[in-house]
Amino acid sequence: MKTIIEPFKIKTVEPIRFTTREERERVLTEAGYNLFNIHSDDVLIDLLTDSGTAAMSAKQWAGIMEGDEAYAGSRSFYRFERVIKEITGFRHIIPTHQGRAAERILFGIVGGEGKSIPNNTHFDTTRANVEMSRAEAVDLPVPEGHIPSLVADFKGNMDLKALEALILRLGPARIPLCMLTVTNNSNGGQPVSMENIRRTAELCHAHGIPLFLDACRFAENAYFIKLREAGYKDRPIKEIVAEMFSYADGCTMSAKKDALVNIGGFLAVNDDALAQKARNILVVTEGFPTYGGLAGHDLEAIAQGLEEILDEHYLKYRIRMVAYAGNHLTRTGVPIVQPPGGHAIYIDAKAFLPHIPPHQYPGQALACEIYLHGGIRTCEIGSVMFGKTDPGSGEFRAANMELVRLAFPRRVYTQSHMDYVLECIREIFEKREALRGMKIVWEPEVLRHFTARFKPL
Ligand code: P71
Repeated sequence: MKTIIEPFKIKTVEPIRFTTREERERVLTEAGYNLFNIHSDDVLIDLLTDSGTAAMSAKQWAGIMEGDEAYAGSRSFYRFERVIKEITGFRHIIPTHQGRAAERILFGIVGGEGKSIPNNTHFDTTRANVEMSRAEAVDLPVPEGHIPSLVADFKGNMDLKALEALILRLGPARIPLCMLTVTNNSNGGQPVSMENIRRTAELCHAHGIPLFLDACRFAENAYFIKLREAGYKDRPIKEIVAEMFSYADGCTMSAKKDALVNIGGFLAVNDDALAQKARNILVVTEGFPTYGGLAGHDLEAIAQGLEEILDEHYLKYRIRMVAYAGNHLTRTGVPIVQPPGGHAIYIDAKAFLPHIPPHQYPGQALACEIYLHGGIRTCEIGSVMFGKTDPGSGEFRAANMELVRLAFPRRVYTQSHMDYVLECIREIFEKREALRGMKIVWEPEVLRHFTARFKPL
């Protein structure tokens, strides 16, 4: 059989609310044209993020009931710890309430003035946590990663030459660790090859620098390795995952992605002294080391989700479903980051709206129109999220790319939801000349995309 079907049946459903264009115009104006400000009841299909939006399985819900809420030594913690140790091989497993809490603890320890943290591409929270420690966040993606239309297998890779140059220029003492984000979320959800993980580790280790994975989409990355990298076609996904982690000295993880839960995360490390320091911070700001900001039932659901994500039928469906959307858009001429990523399609708003310059935020303009036209919520990943406007001079610095991300929650939407989304984008593409840019009328000091307010030009 060739047809790829959802590898689950549906036991519980949630209604979605239909609105009119007039209603959506009012909602969007009140939200200051920022889709983060919209009530989810006013959204028909929510592709804002794949983070924390998964549908949990019957076994995960059963785990919620099973969860042991003991303050210390919870049975659920020991299951959580055992499953993560089996998958990653790391010695110390430290639960946190989500990925950015693990980042804050890690960079609070190793970051600081004068330090630099290289990454294939930092996601926004990772960059913010590095910078909050007053270290510098350095993105070193391979050059092809910045060419949206280019089709290549592993556009998420680290640029090893640039990494070596950075290490030689700064010296290893100023680089407390190096990170690899799998898959590379800010760069189109593109995977990192096993060869690139191994060679990044070899280069780092030759200089005594530990390598950490930002592992939130590790299973999707592993499936791309199986599909695309020589020698992995017949290897079980569990072995591929184990090999990926074997090159690293630790990881941060947002369980809200590939652990199929609505909240949770962890920091995992091999270094005993680092683990001790992390637990010291954990107990002050997150919680006791056997729950770390989570309930026992969350730990149980994460452990179960991590076992489910390694199902190859699930991963095949997941990657094919995103590819289905990407291939459809490509056939209708819509420019997207090629090839389709693991968790999302990224529309190239610069190519979609060539008449709107980056300082007029083409990605934001397109995301707003997608909401107005179809009630679909997406996310700008471009100059709103990563660009900067100097508060003094007013000078504008654009991001590398102007993208609109359609991130697919796991196990939530069916193929007919997807077809509706594709029709909506197609119709906007046909009248794209009519779209206008946006200007920012208010912005906060950090992570402006969450709360900035806009006006159409
Ligand atoms: C995503 C998110 C969640 C998000 C963040 C900011 C704006 C909108 C949505 C979170 C990530 C991530 C990577 C690679 C760390 C985190 C933080 N992504 N690394 O893509 O993608 O995890 O949300 O659990 O704190 O929508 P956290």
